[in-house]
Amino acid sequence: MGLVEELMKNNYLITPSAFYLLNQYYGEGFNLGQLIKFAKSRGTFVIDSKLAEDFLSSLGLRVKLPLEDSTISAPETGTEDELDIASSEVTGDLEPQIGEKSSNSQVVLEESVESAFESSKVGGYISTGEPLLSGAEESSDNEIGEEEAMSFEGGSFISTGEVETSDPGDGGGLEPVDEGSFADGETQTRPLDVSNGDSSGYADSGEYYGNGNGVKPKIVYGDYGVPIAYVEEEVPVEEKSYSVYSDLVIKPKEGFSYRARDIKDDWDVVFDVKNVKFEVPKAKNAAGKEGEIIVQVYSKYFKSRLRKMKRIIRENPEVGGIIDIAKLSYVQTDEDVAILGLVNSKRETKKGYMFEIEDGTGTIKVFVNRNNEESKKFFQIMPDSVVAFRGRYSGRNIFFADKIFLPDVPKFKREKPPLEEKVYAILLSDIHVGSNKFCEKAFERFLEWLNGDVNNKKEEELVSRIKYMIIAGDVVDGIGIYPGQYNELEIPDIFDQYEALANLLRNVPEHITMFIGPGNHDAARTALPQPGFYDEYARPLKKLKNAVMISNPAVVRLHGRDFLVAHGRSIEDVVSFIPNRSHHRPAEAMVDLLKLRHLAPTFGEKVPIAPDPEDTLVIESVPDLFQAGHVHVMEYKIYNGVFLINTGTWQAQTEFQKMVNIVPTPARVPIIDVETARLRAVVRFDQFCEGV
Ligand code: D5M
Ligand code: FE
Ligand code: ZN
Repeated sequence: MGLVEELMKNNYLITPSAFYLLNQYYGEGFNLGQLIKFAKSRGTFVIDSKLAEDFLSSLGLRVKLPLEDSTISAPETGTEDELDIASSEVTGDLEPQIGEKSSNSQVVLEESVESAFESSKVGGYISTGEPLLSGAEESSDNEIGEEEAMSFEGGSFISTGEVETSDPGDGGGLEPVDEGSFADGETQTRPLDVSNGDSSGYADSGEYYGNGNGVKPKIVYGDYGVPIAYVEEEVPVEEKSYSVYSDLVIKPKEGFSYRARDIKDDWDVVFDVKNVKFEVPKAKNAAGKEGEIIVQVYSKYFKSRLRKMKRIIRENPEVGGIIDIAKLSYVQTDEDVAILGLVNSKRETKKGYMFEIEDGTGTIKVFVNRNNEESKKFFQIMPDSVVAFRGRYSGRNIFFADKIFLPDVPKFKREKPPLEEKVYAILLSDIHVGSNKFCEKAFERFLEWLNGDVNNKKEEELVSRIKYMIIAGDVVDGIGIYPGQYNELEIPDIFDQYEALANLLRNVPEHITMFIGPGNHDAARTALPQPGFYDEYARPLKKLKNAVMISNPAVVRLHGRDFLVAHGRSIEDVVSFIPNRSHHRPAEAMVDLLKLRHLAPTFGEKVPIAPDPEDTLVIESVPDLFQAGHVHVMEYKIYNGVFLINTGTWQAQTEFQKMVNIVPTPARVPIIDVETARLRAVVRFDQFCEGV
């Protein structure tokens, strides 16, 4: 490749006159690395004739007009001087040289010196910049100064690039040039071949491909494809066009007294998926078929579900003794028995409803007559949920049921011992930081409120006793979650989204413990259960002193009260399977889940479920409170003593939600009285939420 091409490849330009000057020595007198180093030391990309002349003379090559006799001649001035200077410079003090040099040089040079110095910082070595001037014979003190500077330079054309070895006298690290290259036979020094061991060489680091400040130039080509100019590419803007709230500091209001500070902490994460030890099935041998393992995994998963549900259903005394499906053939046809199974399928028939269930011992069809009131439960039973039936076995592989038992929760809740003092928890979900629909102002107002900026005595009392905060997923908006999301992102970087959230949440007073779990927008496993946020993304959250990361789902015990926390994606499945359910009444759907004692009963629909060997989505013990989010609508209900609440969102309606007709209720904060696990108040900040 020719000199022009090589230079262009490295983003350097050469003028025609410089080309004619240099090309005659290219390869023999100098190599590409030397030239690039030289240009770099001048802080330029354009190799013009002046630079070419200077370069050649720095190498001791006489500058000749192309038409001159091409015999290579020795430099006109004393190389010895140069060498002396070089060696004397080893002990020299660099800084003043730069200053001296700058002050004595022309403006252009000053700039180049500066840029060379800049580049030296980038490159991690010290460079003084300007190499020898071509008119060495006119040497003045000033120029010697320049020579000095030059000789001291890391990658200089006299020194080797190493200060310690820049004394050419000892030959250390210097590569003597073949005498034949120089007409007068004087031993010259030249820089080490940069491609061979010089750590500051362009070939190693690639730094020389730029102008020294790490910015690659853009070459502008003329109509004939000839490079005519270069423009420096815009330096990537350090400052982001969006805020990550790094300067948001909300201090507790002076004189505001927090009662909660004096109330003893009493919390425990009693269930977290991360703490469940799974035994992953293994292939029998290396040749074990993948398919076999998958079947094994699913079978384990459903067996676990059945086992857990059986335990729950057995607690209901109305169900009575349950027998295995496989043992049905041993019972009398008029005997009243109960069976239980996972619902494989269900359908309406002419006379009623038909289910197919399996319990691990066998599969059977179960029929319920339409005239039976019980048959209405047909609609509440989601595919893959586990239910029990009481009735008679026909003997022909059909079970006639007259009772249907959903796992359900007991009608009455056991009273828990009262607390000494009122203590409150606030419940949030679906903050969606990073979305341009995130109700930033409302959230900031909420933070101020938490810091004691309240409107009246009543609010003061509430704020003062808030000791816990639970966030049930979708804490950030994430990236690429739904089609067209990018257009609705204010913070298009997932790391920055978590950074932004952490910057907001660090304004939550420290005595308030925050439990934070993931949702489907978060950087976490998509399939349920979600063990937690991926470490590398949620690091800023984890750094918050008063934050506790939880899984989805999780059970947080506050002062002896169990708060079941789930993001609630399966509400979507409930809405699509159970008649008369709606995104706008999520608490009803949550009751359905509670009745089925499962957080995501249906396999293979909207909610991906990981076939872990243990089903951790079973609601094994009855909580005092069940919190979910996801649907962005706040609603609450009490069912058999359990308080169910969907905690809404902090995101105004997105374009996507507009399309699917979801109307969110953002910026409302439910305050829960921990003692009763019931709602104490809802504080609304939606007037600060734009687009609502
Ligand atoms: O969910 C916010 C709301 O949007 C929630 O009600 C579900 C709904 N949603 C989300 N994705 C879909 C799809 N693909 N179809 C229908 N409805 C959907 P969030 O998790 O915050 O995006
Ligand atoms: Fe959400
Ligand atoms: Zn969600």
